[in-house]
Amino acid sequence: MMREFNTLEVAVEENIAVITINRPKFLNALNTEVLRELAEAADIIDADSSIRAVILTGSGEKAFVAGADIVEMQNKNVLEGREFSSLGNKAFSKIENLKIPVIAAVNGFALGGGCELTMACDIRIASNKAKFGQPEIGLGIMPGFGGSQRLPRLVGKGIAKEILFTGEIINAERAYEIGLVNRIVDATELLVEAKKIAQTIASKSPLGVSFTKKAVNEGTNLDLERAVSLEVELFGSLFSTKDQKEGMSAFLEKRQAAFKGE
Ligand code: DAK
Repeated sequence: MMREFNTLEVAVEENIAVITINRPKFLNALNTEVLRELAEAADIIDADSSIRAVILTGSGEKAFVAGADIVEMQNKNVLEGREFSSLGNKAFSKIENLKIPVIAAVNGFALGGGCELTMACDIRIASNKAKFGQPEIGLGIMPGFGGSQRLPRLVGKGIAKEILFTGEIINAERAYEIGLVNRIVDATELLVEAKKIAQTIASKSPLGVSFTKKAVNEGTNLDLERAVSLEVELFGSLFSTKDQKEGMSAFLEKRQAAFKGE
């Protein structure tokens, strides 16, 4: 059972979890409590094998997440800054490394830590009102939740550097054009569309999906030869699973597969 959170709403419908960051008055800015609760929600979801996909979104009409909480950060000393950083990185890496896919449904501003949070997710869907940017350089800092690393991996170094050095806020069309988001949908259709993608994923083999996620995430940090060996290993080990037997039997028997993730 999901516990109650102060800064998140977590709803599980059938086998899809929807996490809504819920501080709309502060444009869902990431403070210590949000980061702690996100890490905790990720742990709970990861331990629940009935959940097959996660949607992450922001509360209200205006923002996904307008960055790390500037009010909280303003007076931090080095030690507190380090603590905040380690908490944030822990939360982000838990989200990135969840066994199941995470879809960011970006409903508004995704700035700084908010943009970085979308990049720790597997798939990004933007509403036509979404806006992205890394404005840290205007605050005398630089991206601290992986933005200088994940953005160039997603959109290429040149475009990433332009966004990182200028702090320019880009709209959904530009984000789509550079490959930062997978698709743009009308704001009213955002969650419907995210759920459709989540349901499609949920209908496939959970082990196949999770091994594929691992292959992509870990493989992109390796040279091609090692990355292909990783794929060989993961591919091979799927042949010890019931999902593989079921998937192939179902195809040959011309019926829908019923995967159990075993
Ligand atoms: N933190 C705290 N409060 C925020 C906030 C934020 N990031 N963003 C907005 N708010 C608050 C506003 O102060 C305002 O509060 P009140 O005045 O009503 O009390 C309320 O939310 C509504 O915002 P606005 O009145 O400003 O709304 P506008 O429509 O006029 O403007 C905006 C919307 C999104 C353009 C604007 O709010 C804005 O520029 N917000 C700041 C965006 C920003 O610079 N975000 C990046 C923060 S830097 C680290 C790792 C990572 C990071 C830091 C450290 N470590 C490893 C240690 C990440 C840093 C960042 O994310």
